[in-house]
Amino acid sequence: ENLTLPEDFFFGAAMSGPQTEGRWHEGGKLENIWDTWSMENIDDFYNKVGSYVGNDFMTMYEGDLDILKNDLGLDSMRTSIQWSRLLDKDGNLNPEGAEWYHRLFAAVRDAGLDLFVNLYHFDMPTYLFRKGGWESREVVEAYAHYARTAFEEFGGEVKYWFTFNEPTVEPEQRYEEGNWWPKYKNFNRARAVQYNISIAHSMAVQAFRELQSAGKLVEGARIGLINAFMPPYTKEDPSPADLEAVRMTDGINNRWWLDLVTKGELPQDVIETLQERGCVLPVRPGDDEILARGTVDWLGCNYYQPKRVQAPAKDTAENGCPIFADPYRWPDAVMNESRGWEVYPKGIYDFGMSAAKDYPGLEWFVSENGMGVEREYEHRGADGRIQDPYRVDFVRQHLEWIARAINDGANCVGYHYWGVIDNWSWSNAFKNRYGFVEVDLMENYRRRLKESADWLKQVATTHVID
Ligand code: BGP
Repeated sequence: ENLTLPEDFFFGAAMSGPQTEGRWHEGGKLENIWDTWSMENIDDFYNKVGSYVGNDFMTMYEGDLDILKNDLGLDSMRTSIQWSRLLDKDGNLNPEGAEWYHRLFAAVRDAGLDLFVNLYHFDMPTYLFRKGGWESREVVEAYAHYARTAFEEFGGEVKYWFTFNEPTVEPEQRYEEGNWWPKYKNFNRARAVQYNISIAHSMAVQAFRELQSAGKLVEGARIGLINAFMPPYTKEDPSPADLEAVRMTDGINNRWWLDLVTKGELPQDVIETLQERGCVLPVRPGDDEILARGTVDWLGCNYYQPKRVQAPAKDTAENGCPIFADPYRWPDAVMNESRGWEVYPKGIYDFGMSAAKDYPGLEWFVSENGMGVEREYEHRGADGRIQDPYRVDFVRQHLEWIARAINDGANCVGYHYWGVIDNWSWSNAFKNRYGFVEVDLMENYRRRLKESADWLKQVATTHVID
């Protein structure tokens, strides 16, 4: 089997502002929730690892863009604007923040890369978090204002826009599972947040469309949403209760966003079940009309792992919240032990096939995919480069399943690898490295290609997966 990707398939890099930029309090930037958390929790590493340094991209961006384009042969990249850098406390444009993004976007263009800009990557400004964050409708309105300001400011230079990265993940990690500070553990609050983010997304799309009709955006401008779509699986001989666990997991993680961005509504069966089980969503009169405006031009799918579930052992948590599913550990699962995530490349094929069937006409791309590995410095070869054949295997297998999906009718138009240049991570700082390019924290964040870089360049430029 000699698989290739279509000629016009794009191939690039995904990153985010808060995980790369650094200079967290320079140029009028406000604190975001990660800066605040980093400051309070990782003082050992102060100024070394934390959202406040990222991977020092604001210092090193020109060299980085050159690496992406020339050393790796990539054609496009995504980053995000930090809300806390673009606007001041009164919601007015911060001129120094705006200037940085103008400079960066011009450099991306000069480097010959297509630019994808996302507006929100889990990085709520702290003063808005203190006002209730996504639980507050006032903050939803503030986001809509931020989005409009960004479109007005950069609409003449940025073609590809995204409202949110992984809008299911922040509710889940911060509000439901309690992994992210301040570690709430409340399913119902997570769903309220998810609902409000859906409203915020739709308001931003509306602003985009208004500016587009007024001729204020570049020709061909597009708006999209990026989510972590995890195809759900259960046991081989599922009981009706296992299938119910799949329905609600898929409903909350996947169909919620797919329905919103293709039909402008939320999946009725999911909303009904949530309400029957006592989950109160912060619905306001007129919201249906707002959601109806949330349809997008295309979609990004971040794919790292599948979601395996089974019927829950108990259906209610101690705090009274419903439980719809328990995790299921598939006996054949192959794990990436560093990250604790299952590696299941076929999941991307399954996502593509179900999207083609249930949402025909929806155009999408793989907006993140990647492998984070611990203690990679132990794999350093004699020439100083990290030897990472496991990364080549990982990406190759995923690309093969993408190519098969396209051959079988999936409307997948591109691929972005996550963290092409090692960067800071929410829960793991620099423990797990994703990059094809190493960032050496002991040597002023110096960049060095890993051995896999040659392979990546070959595939990115030829589209032949070998
Ligand atoms: C995605 C996020 C990224 C990135 C990636 C890797 O969910 O969009 O921001 O961090 O996962 O995850 P982690 O950094 O937790 O290993």
